[in-house]
Amino acid sequence: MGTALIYDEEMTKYKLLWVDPACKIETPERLTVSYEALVRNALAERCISVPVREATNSEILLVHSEEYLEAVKKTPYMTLEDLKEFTLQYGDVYFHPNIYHCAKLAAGSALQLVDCVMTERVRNGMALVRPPGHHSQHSAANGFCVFNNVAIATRYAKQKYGVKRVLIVDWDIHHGQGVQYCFEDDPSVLYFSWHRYEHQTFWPQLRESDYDSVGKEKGAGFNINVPWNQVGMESSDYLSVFCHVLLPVAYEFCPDLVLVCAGFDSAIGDPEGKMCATPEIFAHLTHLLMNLAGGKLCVVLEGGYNLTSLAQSVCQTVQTLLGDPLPRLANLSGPCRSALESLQCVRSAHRQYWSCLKHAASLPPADISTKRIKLAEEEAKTEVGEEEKSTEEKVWPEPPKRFSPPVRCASVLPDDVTRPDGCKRLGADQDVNPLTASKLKDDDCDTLSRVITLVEKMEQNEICSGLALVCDVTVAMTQVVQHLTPDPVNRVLIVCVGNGKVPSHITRDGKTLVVQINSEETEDQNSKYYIPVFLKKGCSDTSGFMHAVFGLILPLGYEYDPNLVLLVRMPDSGVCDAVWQQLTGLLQSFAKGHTLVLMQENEKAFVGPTTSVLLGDPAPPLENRQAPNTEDLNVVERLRDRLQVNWNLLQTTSECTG
Ligand code: X5A
Ligand code: ZN
Repeated sequence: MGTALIYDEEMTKYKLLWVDPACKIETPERLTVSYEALVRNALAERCISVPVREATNSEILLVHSEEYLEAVKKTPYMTLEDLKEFTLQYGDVYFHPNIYHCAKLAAGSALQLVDCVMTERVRNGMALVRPPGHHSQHSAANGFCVFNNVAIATRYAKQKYGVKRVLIVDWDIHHGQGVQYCFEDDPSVLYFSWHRYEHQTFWPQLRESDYDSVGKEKGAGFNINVPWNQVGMESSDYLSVFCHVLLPVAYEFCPDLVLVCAGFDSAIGDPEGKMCATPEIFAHLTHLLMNLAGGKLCVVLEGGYNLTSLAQSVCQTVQTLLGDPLPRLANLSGPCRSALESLQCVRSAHRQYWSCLKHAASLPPADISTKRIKLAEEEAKTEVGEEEKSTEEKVWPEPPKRFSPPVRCASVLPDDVTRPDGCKRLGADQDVNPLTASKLKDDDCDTLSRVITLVEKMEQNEICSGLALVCDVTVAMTQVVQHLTPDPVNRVLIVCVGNGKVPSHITRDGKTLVVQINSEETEDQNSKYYIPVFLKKGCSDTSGFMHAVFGLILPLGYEYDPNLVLLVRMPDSGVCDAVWQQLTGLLQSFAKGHTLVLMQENEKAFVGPTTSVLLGDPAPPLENRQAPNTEDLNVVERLRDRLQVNWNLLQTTSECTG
């Protein structure tokens, strides 16, 4: 199942016809450079090209008023003077004789994408459209937007396909207030938006863009706003919000379909956003959403005004939808203080609605507002003090080409286990490095030497990921670590699922970071590099387990930045298929997808589900929507509290209150 790409040159055929500093950045080139970059990088040819169509009147009326539609319908016949006049009633938008046509195509593109994904003609896809949509409202154009493409697509998916729950992730740097207004009382649509806010001084300067607008009536809790109160936010700020807010809530929500309001004005170099996250972050944001809703992910372009940054970000997004290994995000810092402040406020505002946030720190409302005033003052001072470098001058390295090893997944399996489709078998006949073989003195020597060969081929980038059935996972894990750690550049993230002792000599020196999810309290003292997560019901509690994945494993993995991930399934772990597959899929974020999965010989039944995820299939959705065990939540929170001095990405509260 492939990736759809929707683009039509027609949507480049309108532009600003008069002088308006607020609108001059929204140009036809935004679309042409994005598409040309996809062609140049041989990504367009790997996608399934899907034609655009116009949205019909009745589809537009799913979101907009008849009066508004009728008014926009007249714009193709207006004179320049009439168009200027018409434009004046709205904020930061312009009209052109061809924009109505393009707006129908933009909305229609989003609908085509939903159709392809819902009918499973493709797995996922992206629509490159103009005009954007997320600011447009029931009866108003706004912020370069005419029709609300993603809001229309959401109502359409619910109506045509009976989709029960839709998640909308708005990573554009502006608040999609149009989307918020459309769904604020609707619990079937979870809207998440982060946006430059600067204590309500940044456009569109709305009170309702703050973290305390959580939705109304039945929809309370289903609107999540993350205000950025400073510019210059980096990749780690974005990841921290994904790990500690969006992902846990999204998995608890359990959407049937995910739509992205994909604005790339949140990337470095953008004149509107003034943020500092590099284009590679969009590979990760995309990937982190790809295991929700069985992989049904529709990405629709919104903003993005630095043509270089925009084109690079679009390529990162599409290449990830296509399933290529992710780029490593080196040298991530922790979230900045202002981001932590926002994170804490959002988590606290939503703790009453989501059981995954039940244990988030709460702030008394008065406290928050006093602090906000204080912070606003401080931040105003810093802005005057240091003359900030103009974003146009900002330079960043071009994202390195993402390389796909010739073999996506290889396995070391006993002869009686059938090799899953698409997975290369590393047999006994395979050349084994004699040096490696002679070092292994074990009954299991043959299997283990094949495992080491597999690791070597991953190091040489001939193989992306692998799976091995071994007679003792602990012995195999030790051998792999001993093989890798003499080289000073190697760092191995080891995720152990289930009970059993992890030999203490493999957790020295920071050359490995071990996270173990178990149901037995271990005597080992917690260290920075050995992190046992004790869950009451062990790995069989889906919610508790996923809570540890988002709150601990993902942030630790990002900060540690390993060059190999070892995923070890301890004997009798009790972890269910879907949870195991989710974890396996999410761990592909690290080490350019170099994951080695170790399982016991007798766990043949899990070979199929594991390789399918290693080969790029989405993990099945977690249907179990139960609240996590309170004690387990406490355990994870306490661990996070203790470890956040060592690991900045575990922080969820700002210094002064944490
Ligand atoms: C889609 C989008 C931005 C409008 C900014 C107006 N709109 N100042 O990014
Ligand atoms: Zn924007």
